[in-house]
Amino acid sequence: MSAESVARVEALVRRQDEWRLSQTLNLIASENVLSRRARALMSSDFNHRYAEGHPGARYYQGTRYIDEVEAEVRDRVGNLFGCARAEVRTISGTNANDVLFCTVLREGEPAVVNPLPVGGHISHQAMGGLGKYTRQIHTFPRRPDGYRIDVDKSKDLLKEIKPKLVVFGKSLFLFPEPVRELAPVAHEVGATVAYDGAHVLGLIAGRQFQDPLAEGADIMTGSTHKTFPGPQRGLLLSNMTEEEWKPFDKKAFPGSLSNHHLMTLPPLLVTLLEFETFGREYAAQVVRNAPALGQALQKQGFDVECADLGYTASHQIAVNVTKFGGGGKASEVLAQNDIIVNRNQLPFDPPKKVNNPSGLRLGVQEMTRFGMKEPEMEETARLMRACLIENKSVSQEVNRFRSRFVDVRYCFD
Ligand code: DSN
Repeated sequence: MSAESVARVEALVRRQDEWRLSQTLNLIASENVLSRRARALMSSDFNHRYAEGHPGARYYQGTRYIDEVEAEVRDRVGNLFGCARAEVRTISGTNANDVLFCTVLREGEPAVVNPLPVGGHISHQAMGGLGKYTRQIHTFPRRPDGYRIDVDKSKDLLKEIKPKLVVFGKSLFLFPEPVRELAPVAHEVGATVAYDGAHVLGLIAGRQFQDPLAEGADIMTGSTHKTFPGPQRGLLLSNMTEEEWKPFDKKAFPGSLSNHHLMTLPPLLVTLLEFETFGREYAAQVVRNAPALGQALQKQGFDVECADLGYTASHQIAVNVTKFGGGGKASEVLAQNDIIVNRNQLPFDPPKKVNNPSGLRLGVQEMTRFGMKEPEMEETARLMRACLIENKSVSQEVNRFRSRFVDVRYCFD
C-alpha cells in the first residue's frame, strides 16, 4: 500500500510536469521556469543540510561546498545589480520584505505603499506582513488612469505624514515608478525608500526597466523566480555602508530565517551565470512581447488596459474582462482550455471584489523563455478570442501550439 501511495505521488508530479511544461500556455505573471541544467541541480545533497550564518562563519560543520556556492551567488548578484550589499538568504520576496519592514519600522510609524486594487503586493498591506509592524499604512495617490502614481499629490502626502518607510513597486506592475521624482522628498522627511522589484527583477537585471537603486531607492527587495528566471528565493539589495547594513543582516538571520532552502542555491548560481550571457536578450524580448500581446488582444476584441500608454513597459498586461463575466470566470474558462492566467483586481474595482474582479493579469516572461516572439503573441490572442469570445474549445489547438515551444531558451544547453 505505501509503495503504491508513493507511486501515486510520483505520477502526480509527472502529470504536472507534462501538463504545465509541454501542454499549457503559461501566462501567470509571477512564474517562470528553470533551465534544464539549473533544474537538474535541485535535488542534490544541499537538500539535506543546515548552513545558518554566512559562508565561512556558519553554526554548522560540513558546509564547505555550500559556502563556495553561496559566496559566489552573493558576489554575482552584487555584480549583476551593481550594488555593494546583497542579502541572498531570504527564501522569498515576502520574506525579504519582512526583513525590510522589521528593520526599518517601529510600532505605529507611518509607511506609504501601493494599495491592493492598483496592484500593491499583499505583503505591503495591513492584512499582510507590513501590518505586523504598523497600522499607519497610507497609499500613494494615483493619476486618473489608476495605474501610475500622482507625483505632485504624493509629494504633498509625504510632507504631511512624514513616513518612516516608502515602498515603491507592486504585483500588477505595468509602468516604472517615480522613484527619481519622489525619493528626494521622502529622504527630506526622514523615510527609507524601498522598491519591491519582485516582478521586474529580471527586467532590471537585463537593463530593460528602471534602475531603482540608481534612481534613489535605499533598498530593493525581490524574488528570483518571476521575470528573473531562477529558483524560488528572495533578495535584498542596497548600496548602504557596512554599518548601515548591519541591522538588515541581523534581521535576516537570526531575525527572520534560520536555514535557507539550500537546495535552491546551486540552481540560482546557474541561473545567474546564464543570465550574465543571455539576460539582456531575454529581457529585451520580454518587453517586446508584452505590448505585442496587448495590441493583438485589443485587435481580437478585448479591452486591454492602458492602450493610450502603449499597454505596458513591463512583462505584464491587464485586460478588463467584465463583459465575459469577470476575471474569476474568464480565468477558469481559459484554464479549462489550457491557457493559464490569473484573475486580478483593476484600479477601479471595489476593494472587496477579489474572487471575481474585473481583470486578468497576463505575463509573457515564461513563454518568452520557451522561445515565443511577436508572432506567437498574435496566436495566443487568437486562441484567447476563440475561447472567450467565440466560446470554442481550444485545448487541443493550444496543446499543438505549445508543443512547438517546450525547450527553455536563453541558457546553456
Ligand atoms: N502573489 C504573487 C503574484 O502573483 O504577484 C507575488 O508574490
